[in-house]
Amino acid sequence: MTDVRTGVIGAGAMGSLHVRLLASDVMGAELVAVADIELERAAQLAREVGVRAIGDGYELIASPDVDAVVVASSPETHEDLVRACLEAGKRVLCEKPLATSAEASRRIVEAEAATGRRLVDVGFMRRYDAGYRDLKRRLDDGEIGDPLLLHCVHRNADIPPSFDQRLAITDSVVHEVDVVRWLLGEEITAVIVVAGRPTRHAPSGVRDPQVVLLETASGVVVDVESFLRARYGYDVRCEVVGETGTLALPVPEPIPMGFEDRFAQAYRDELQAWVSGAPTGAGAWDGYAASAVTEACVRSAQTGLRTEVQLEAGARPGG
Ligand code: ISE
Repeated sequence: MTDVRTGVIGAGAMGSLHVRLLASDVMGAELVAVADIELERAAQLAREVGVRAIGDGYELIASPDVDAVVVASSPETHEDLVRACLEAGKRVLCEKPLATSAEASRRIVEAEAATGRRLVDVGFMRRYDAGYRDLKRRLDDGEIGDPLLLHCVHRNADIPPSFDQRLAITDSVVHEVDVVRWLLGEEITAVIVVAGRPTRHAPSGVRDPQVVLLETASGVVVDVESFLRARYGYDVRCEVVGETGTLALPVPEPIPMGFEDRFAQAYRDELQAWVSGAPTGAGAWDGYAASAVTEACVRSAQTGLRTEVQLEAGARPGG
């Protein structure tokens, strides 16, 4: 089997993570180029792994020696870059969020559907984490009966000063939004965002910590604690309460300091699955659904009200 020739757009933290994994840890992948609008940043990363640097993501997408593309640039660029991959008929793994709005994400769903192929994967890597996969397997096996409640914790030790209230939801809580949809196999229909006493370390304008309540179509209630500047470590927890028992994600000891460490294997497995061509991860619809839920969360954080999720079910490929 010939290697899949890959290119990465974005030489920041996430792009660098994918470049280094594709260069050395993913079987069947041949990394051929790195692109970034800051050519020198792309060149520095490209030199590290011995590939070429490009100053334009669209040039990388058009390159005849690139079969598949990782989009890890700023979220504002995602829609146009993903759609350029679709027009070129190339598979794309887009880092979350798929786009900066539900409407933009829905346009990607429609553009992919028009190709008649599954070409889009979205970088919700927790679906590849062994702990979450075991949790889902046991839940699906009926070990605790029907799920009734989920208690989730998502604590970062620290986050960049540029983080604002919207990013707290769209860049962080978005992981729980996707993993809850995946664990339960159903949509989230309404949300409430509540914040109490802020930590003195909170980024300016950010209510940190905050609690996000998610309601699913079958009535499961999920509480997500989002704490961006918890200081002590990167701590992600998930407990499912069922009719006859509970299941919980194992908590690593010691608690790691960052997501790159906590989910290192999940990122490898996500890329390995993507390169293998088995579309087992989150797709364009999942990216759209996550965008619709996080938009409702942002609205609820502003109003304090229970907010219904606006999701155009008719846009779902295959109904
Ligand atoms: C970051 O972008 C991630 O994806 C991490 O998983 C999350 O914990 C962090 O809050 C985000 O900023």
